[in-house]
Amino acid sequence: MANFYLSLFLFFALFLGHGVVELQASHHVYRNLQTSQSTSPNQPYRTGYHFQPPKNWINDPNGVMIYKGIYHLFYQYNPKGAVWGNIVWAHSTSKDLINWIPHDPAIYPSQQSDINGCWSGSATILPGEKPAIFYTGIDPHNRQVQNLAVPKNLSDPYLREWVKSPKNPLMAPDAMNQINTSSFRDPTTAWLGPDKRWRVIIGSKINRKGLAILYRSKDFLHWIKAKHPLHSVKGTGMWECPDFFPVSTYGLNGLDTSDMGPNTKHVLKVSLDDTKHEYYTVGTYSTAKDRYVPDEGSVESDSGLRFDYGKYYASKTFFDSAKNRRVLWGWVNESSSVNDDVKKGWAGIQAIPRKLWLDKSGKHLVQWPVVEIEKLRVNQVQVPSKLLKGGSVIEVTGVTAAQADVEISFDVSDFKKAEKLDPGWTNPQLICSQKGASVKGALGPFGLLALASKDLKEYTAVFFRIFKGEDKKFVVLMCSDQSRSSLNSDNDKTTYGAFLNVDPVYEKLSLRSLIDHSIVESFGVGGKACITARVYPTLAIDDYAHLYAFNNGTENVKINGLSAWSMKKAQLY
Ligand code: DQQ
Repeated sequence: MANFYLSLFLFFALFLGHGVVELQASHHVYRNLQTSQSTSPNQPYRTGYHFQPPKNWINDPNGVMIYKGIYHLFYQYNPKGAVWGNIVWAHSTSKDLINWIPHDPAIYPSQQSDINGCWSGSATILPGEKPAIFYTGIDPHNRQVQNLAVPKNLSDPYLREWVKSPKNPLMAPDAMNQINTSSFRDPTTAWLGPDKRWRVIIGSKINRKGLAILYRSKDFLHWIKAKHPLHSVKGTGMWECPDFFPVSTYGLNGLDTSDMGPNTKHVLKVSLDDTKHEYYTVGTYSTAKDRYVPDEGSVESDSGLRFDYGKYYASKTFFDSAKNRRVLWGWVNESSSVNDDVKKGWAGIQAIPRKLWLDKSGKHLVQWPVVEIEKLRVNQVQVPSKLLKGGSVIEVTGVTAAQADVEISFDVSDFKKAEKLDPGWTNPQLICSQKGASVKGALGPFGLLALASKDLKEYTAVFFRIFKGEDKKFVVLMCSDQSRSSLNSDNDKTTYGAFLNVDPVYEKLSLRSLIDHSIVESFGVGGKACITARVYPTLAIDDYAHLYAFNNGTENVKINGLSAWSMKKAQLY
């Protein structure tokens, strides 16, 4: 491997500067908005502790990793405006995943193989603690190709400079390999098979069939396309940003991406270009066949399991070897109009990184904000056990409600009045939109009103409803209702929803929300389902924001405990 690095360093990549030609991509292209416009001095929607740079557009997290105790976040960035375009890899580092130091862009167009753009990709830590990055370059013919970059100086813990392989592209569509030149992108972290060969997958499609194209290599430089993809699913369209990693069948620890040991399952996540939603399956990776097989009963479409049932896309995990955990990053786009984004001068944030592991049931993942975020908590407010009568609202005072972390847990003891769930109601998002927070039920809606104005003209409601299912089991629905989140009618206020794998007879219904000016990131029942919403209150801004617990069902529920913290500002740049 040392030879491989040496040979790369011996060549000088030809850096041609940042001249980027614009391209048609999976993102909207606004040709006339590729210059920084004058921005509004009034910035009520900037976040206090969710990652964002000072200005301009950001999208996918890229190349996330830990190296010599320092976390690296690269991300897709437009240096020239608040809309997608001119994409480079911006770079920030952190010691705690919460406070960040910005660096110059790490990867930007400079070679024939990326002259029209440096799109998403991933980092792999090669033996001997040597990071390598694979990313998608857009070549002069607008073909999508895969390129390699390695750190210029391994003794710089910030890895500020990257050298591109002179052999780039290392994977490219050609007349022989039947790869669609405009649907071949977003290489994953590579993993080492038992045969000592590296593997990597790349998102693609053939007609409407989404696929994860598999490549293998002995030396990380020469890559050969496997005859079959790792996995494919008809009718799903382009698979962007695939992620493929092992999870342990017990406990909360994460595994290195090359770990194939006993007691492991695998997860394949894909981001669907068509719907801008992600879904994942849990399954088995056969190293002998080099194929991934989802567990029986897995739903392989837009209605499958999601990391997040709200606004969350192009996510990527990495193995944090310092804390033995797998950490998930995801991009949270705006829900505002392009006009408003241009006025703000920025668009896009990253969700709080989440630890992720396999649920005891083995059927789905569980996620929880990384513990480091709790360092920002101050001035805890606690509400002891309290009856929340049907039709009541109580205010949680003493926290900065626009920048807060809140945990609440509900106890329901009497289920007799639970409404029946119509067997046709299989789409949780649809049920949540038809039965928003203002629609009275029996057991629920109960939950939180975040970023609420004093007069409740504005609020984002995150709540539960309990139904009686067909087999007499109870069905718990979690919703995030944005319909009253803002008096500005230009925003997308879609309501989101998820079913929770929980039996409310035996488990408390807990909810945690990370509230940060224009984002409400919520975790249901210890992270069995997550929903992220972007909202733009016009009244509930800064000190004018309030936090309430509410119950709009006819039946009483008990608040089993509530803790809320004001959140300090993180250093984001
Ligand atoms: N964003 C990147 C692509 C990727 C898409 C371009 C997903 O590589 O497929 O900015 O958001």
